[in-house]
Amino acid sequence: HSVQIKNALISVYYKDNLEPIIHELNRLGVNIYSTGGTETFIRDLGVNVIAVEDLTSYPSILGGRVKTLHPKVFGGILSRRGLESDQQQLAQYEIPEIDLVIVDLYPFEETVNSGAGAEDIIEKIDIGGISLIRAAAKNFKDVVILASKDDYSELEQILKSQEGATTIDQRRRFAQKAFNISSNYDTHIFNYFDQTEPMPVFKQSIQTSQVLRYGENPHQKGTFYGNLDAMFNKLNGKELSYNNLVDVDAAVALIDEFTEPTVAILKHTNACGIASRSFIKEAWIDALACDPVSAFGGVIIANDEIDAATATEIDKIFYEVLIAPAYTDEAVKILSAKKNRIVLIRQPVELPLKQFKTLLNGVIEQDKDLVVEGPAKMTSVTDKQATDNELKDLHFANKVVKHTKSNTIVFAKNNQLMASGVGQTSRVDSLKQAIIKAESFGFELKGAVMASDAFFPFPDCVEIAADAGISAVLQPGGSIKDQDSINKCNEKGIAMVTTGVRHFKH
Ligand code: 93A
Repeated sequence: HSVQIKNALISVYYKDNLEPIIHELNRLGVNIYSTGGTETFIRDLGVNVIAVEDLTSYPSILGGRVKTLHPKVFGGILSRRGLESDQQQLAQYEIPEIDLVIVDLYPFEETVNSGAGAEDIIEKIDIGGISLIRAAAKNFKDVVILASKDDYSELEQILKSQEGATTIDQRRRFAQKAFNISSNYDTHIFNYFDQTEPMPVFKQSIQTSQVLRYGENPHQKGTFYGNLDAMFNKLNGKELSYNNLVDVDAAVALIDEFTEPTVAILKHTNACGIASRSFIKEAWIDALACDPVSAFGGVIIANDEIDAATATEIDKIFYEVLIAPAYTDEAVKILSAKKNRIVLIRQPVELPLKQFKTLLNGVIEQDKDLVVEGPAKMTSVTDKQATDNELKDLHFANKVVKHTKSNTIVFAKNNQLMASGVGQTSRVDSLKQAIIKAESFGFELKGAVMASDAFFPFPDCVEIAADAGISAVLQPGGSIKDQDSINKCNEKGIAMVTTGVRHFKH
């Protein structure tokens, strides 16, 4: 229904653009109620205006903190025009119906951006104005709300062409805009308060920090925010560098997937060797065998004590960092002979479950990828079923895949990484890289398994893998063309399992 505007309440911080709509309301004979500064502005235009104080018979108090917050104001905005009991109460308490509200809120965001102090900022949290907006918008069936000076001229045109009346559609649209303004306003307030406690997960660790020699490259400055002394006890070597820290973080995440004695060697956050064995020395020897070329200058991590025999083997190659939960005294002696090599004991410290990085003009945060699917979560989708040993190797390969840069293809056999293709822009390229690497280090791919971090959009990967000797494949599944890859496996006589869980790592 169409509503004729008879009474308006105007309370605006910035008075810009206000003059034309005031004159239009005046022409239509609308009564205008207004607050302090706005009232003066309207009076100066030569237009009659009633002070809100005269409506409420109450002064503006607390330095303006309470000026429109009064039942005589909100009753007139919120009353239901068709409801007799509301009408009776308006009459009883002598409350005029207000059918137009114009508000321009205290400029909160602008005040924050101006670098003002906390007290000024808090004072700019509008309470009365935001309540007027919400009340009028709630009662849009009968009330027009203008919460932005950008809308004044639109209403002016409507009032001119409809002789002071508005339609329900027009009022609803103004209400929608008003709630958009009020919710954005509150978001700015929330953000202001939130900034006093950035990223609460890391609040404790960022209390200590350590300036690094440099960042990723010598011309970049770098700092670590956190407590390395709590995480590691350093037995030997220089300071951890920025890149060391990045690799150590990846190493810690990877090794925590394994319970049996395991050694991993990482370069640029990816494993270039990893093996699980009954004894840590064998694990080291087989981890190194994966790719002894890449292992040069890597970060080594073990999940069991390093003894003298293992230390003697590890000492034969140049590495940057060695991490283990413990070392025998003899091992420490051996590993301390070269003073630059960093040897760390890892302490059992709980790590945050969230990770974040800066991005554009902000930060993105996410939960860490904390799941990895074992045989119980693998669904066989091919005629040929994976054997128990293949399932074990697929589990092993899946753990490695999860911690390797996408696109990733991992080959494994007997709890040993054979080769991986990492960080390529196409999955086929990752696969080809893995095949070339495995062959160049003398691995026989026959009977090895393959894991992929994401699904195969085409059957080409499984075809190439089967031809190279791979006997079982793990992938999350979920491609619309899954069946093409499954058919190819059946044609080649190899097994495939799906896990339903993708492990991108970008
Ligand atoms: O301090 S308030 O939150 N308390 C109120 O009761 C109140 N009513 C309107 N601020 C209040 N307003 C705001 O005052 C309006 O949102 C507007 O920004 C401003 C207009 O004040 P004046 O008309 O005195 O310039």
